[in-house]
Amino acid sequence: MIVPCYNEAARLQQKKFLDFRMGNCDLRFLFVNDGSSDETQSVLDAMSAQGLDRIASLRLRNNVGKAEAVRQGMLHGLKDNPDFIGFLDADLATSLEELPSFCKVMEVDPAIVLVMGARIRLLGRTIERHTARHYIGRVFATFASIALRMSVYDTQCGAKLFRRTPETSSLFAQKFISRWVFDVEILARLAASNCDLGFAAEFGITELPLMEWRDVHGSKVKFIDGVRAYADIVRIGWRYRRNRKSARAESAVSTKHIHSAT
Ligand SMILES: Nc1nc2c(ncn2[C@@H]2O[C@H](COP(=O)(O)OP(=O)(O)O)[C@@H](O)[C@H]2O)c(=O)[nH]1
Ligand SMILES: [Mg+2]
Repeated sequence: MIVPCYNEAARLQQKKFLDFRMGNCDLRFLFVNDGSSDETQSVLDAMSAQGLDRIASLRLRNNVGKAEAVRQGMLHGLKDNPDFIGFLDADLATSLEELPSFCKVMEVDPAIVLVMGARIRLLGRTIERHTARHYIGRVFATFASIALRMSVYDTQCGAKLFRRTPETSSLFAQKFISRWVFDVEILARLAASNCDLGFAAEFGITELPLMEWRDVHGSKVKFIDGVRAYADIVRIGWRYRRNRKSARAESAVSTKHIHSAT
């Protein structure tokens, strides 16, 4: 699991990461220190020293934002050829105890390539989110699903798990155009790749309602980031819609060629 960290020295719950075991599964954490200016690196070094080879850190010299920090971490982690690889917020708003369910979804259905945590307030689940953030999030999700033309409920939950395939690796090859809503961009890239392969846009993607999620105090997302997020959806929708259109046009041309050759 890739854990992006920007000035997280005070929020990192070291013991939870150090103590967490997942049955017989070989689970490793790669913390990406996103150019933090606090004591994050010393905390990560101390954790790596106690976590044997289960905990490592990647230090980025400058603060590049969550999207690029996650991308760098994913590219690094993929070199170890894991079966599954994903990312998770450092504040453990999604708790580590949720991870086995993510893996189970992958194991049950080999067609699934992406499991996304979804914060849905159902009876019997504990989803604690500030009311304002909840409603702003719902409006955002609605715009995101329109832009993606995909009925997704929660693009912004910080917990996502991917199956390692050549396609998933290529999702992280290029820099994201958005600093915060790169999750929407990942979905747009997956949809484009699915369409190229002749599948439905949402093929292989599933949302997993979480049992517990808690808004953790100390978010560094500012109001202006929220405004930028809406502008980013428009840019992503425009950019990837064009890609999807040109992919469809290319496949129509090649089909025409095949027909005229036969
Ligand atoms: N705010 C912020 N978070 C970053 C950055 N780079 C990585 N992160 C990480 O992104 C995750 C989510 O951040 P958080 O402030 O909890 O956002 P929120 O839960 O969406 O309000 C945390 O693990 C952060 O440490 C960055 O440049 N700024
Ligand atoms: Mg948070």
